[in-house]
Amino acid sequence: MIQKYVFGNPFDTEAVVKEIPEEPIGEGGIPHLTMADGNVFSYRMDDGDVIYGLGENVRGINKRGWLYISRCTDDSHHQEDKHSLYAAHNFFIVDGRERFGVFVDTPGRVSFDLGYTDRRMLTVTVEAGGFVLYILEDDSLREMVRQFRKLTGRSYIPPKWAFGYCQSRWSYETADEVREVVRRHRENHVPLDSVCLDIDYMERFKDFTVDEEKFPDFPEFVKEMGEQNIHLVPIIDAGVKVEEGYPVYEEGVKNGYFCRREDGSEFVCGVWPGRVHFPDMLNPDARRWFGDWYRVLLDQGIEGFWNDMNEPAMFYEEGHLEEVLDEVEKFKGTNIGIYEFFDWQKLVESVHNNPGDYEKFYHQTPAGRIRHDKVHNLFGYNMTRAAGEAFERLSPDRRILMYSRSSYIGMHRYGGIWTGDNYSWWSHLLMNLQMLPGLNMCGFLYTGADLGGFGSDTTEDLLLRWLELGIFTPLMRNHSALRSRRQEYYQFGSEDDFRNIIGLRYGLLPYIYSEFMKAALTDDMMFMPLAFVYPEDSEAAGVEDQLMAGESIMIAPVYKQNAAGRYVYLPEEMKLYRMRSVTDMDTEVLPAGHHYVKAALNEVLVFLRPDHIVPMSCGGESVADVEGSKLRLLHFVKNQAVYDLYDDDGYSRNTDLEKSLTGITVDRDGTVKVNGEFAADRVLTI
Ligand code: MIG
Repeated sequence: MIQKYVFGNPFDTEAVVKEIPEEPIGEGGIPHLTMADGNVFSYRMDDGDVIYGLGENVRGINKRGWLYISRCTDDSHHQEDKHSLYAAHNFFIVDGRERFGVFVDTPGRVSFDLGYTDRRMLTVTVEAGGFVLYILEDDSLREMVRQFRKLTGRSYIPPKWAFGYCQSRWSYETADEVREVVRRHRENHVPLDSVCLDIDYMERFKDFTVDEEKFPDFPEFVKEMGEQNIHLVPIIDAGVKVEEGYPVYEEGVKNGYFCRREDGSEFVCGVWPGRVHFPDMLNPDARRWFGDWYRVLLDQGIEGFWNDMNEPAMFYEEGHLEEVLDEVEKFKGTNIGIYEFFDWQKLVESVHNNPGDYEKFYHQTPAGRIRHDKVHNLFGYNMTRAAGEAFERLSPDRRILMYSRSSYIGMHRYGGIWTGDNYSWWSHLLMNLQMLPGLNMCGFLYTGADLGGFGSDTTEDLLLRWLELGIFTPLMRNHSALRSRRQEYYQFGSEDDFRNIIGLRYGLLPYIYSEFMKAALTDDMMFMPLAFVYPEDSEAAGVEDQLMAGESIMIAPVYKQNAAGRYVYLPEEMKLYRMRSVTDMDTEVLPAGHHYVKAALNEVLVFLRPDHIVPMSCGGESVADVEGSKLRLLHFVKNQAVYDLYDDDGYSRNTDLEKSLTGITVDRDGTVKVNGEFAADRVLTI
């Protein structure tokens, strides 16, 4: 059950796609919550209450105990003391004495004090403007999420090749450098499906241009890569370079499609190319216009993109920069002691992403002109929507890959997200796992972190361990920052281990794709906290480093350096597959309870549930290579193991769940049936 309450005169975020009637805020107030002031509401928690959700944020699966602030922020230091990352995902569930969900639909800043100020109190404060509050109730956590997802619309579905491995780095400067990356994978038979092009491919960081010197004859290059089953995925930035003669700039100015200051002039700030304007993503005409520009690259054979810097990020705004430069001057010739030094430091740091600068520009929305800060959390969402809607027009038959850095709930209908600039830290491997269920709850199914870590220097063992989690995430991308240590697999010694681990992704592809598609088409989650599947198990709710990955398995990656294995909690008896490659694995049935399980650096732990199946392929070097017709079945039969395998052509937008399912069963005597027919010739059971 979902109840809707409206406060004030909210801006329509278009997060919700389903009309539901508004409830009056009667004498009794809002169910579960105590109101104060009309924009602050709270809940007194029980000791055992657990809070799930809030999507992209730091800390645990259980979000209790910290203060989260929805304000899309470009901050690359994702330490655990941060309150905001790039997204605003205002949906959470309280599970314990009572069980209910809350979605705060509003485009501005919201704070979620989840037992931070007072361990027992949950307090949500909508800091500005009207908002719509949705309260969900259901006995089942999973069903509650499903209802929320029906409310907010079906999740984005990428082409199947986007489930392959992607090698990326900020600083692949030339076509030859990209060729080299591809060659090193193909030559050594390490699977690969795509290479991202970061800002280096553009001509002076101008969106929708290609640097002709560094990437000559781009359409030919795209084709050459395509012939090797490699997709190039260029980045698009939010800011449009201010430059006479650059058509995106000129058209935008001519049509009034950029965000403006109060006096009507285009708002200027500094990002990659220096001065830029922000397209007015909240103006439907501007959105359509910006979306149409993706055609320039689609026409050259590109089938996927990533949208960056769309919080939107600002290096500086000239007015504020001037002020800071003037203030800095004053320090000249003075004796700078500790407190003066702090002041100076704060001043200089205030230059980028300065909150005040977000109050200096306006959007022309269907609801009238509105100052940016009031609708801040919708910018990245609408940039990606611009692209997603354009792809439906420009590529009506084929899915196009799209993932964004910034997002708001609703954007999940147009694209996926990657989780931004993490670091090559072991703690960020764990954070990657802990973020997944919250993201799935909010509709973000196509998602993944920069494997190996974006900032700072990775190590071979960290990369291997991280890939061992990454083989399960729909977006499986190794990405790193300019000037950090290079982290393509061939920078390290264990070539065989990398080939085998990445190869496992291709082996698991039938299962990963099937689970993703079923989750997308039935508004379900792919990664769940254990308590979503074992609600009666009181220990499951306390498990912070394991996840259910689809309907058949539990995953428990090793995330500590030099650990020879890890402790794992099994809510029921399970069959452990210790995988070294698609063809090399051993198994062991473990009873429910706590276990210490060994996992060498080149081993992946997969825990199969009783009467479940994981359909695997024999692998391949690209998604196109993977043969769907020859299956290898991991199975753990107590009575009868069953699985509905989803598959399709991998690119059509029209998907039909029922028609795309193949029913597989394995009986106790080992008999395998596919859609009711004996199928020993098609499948191999393991
Ligand atoms: O501030 O385009 O998150 O993935 O490599 C850096 C360069 C801007 C941030 C993205 C990152 C990308 C980088 N970008």
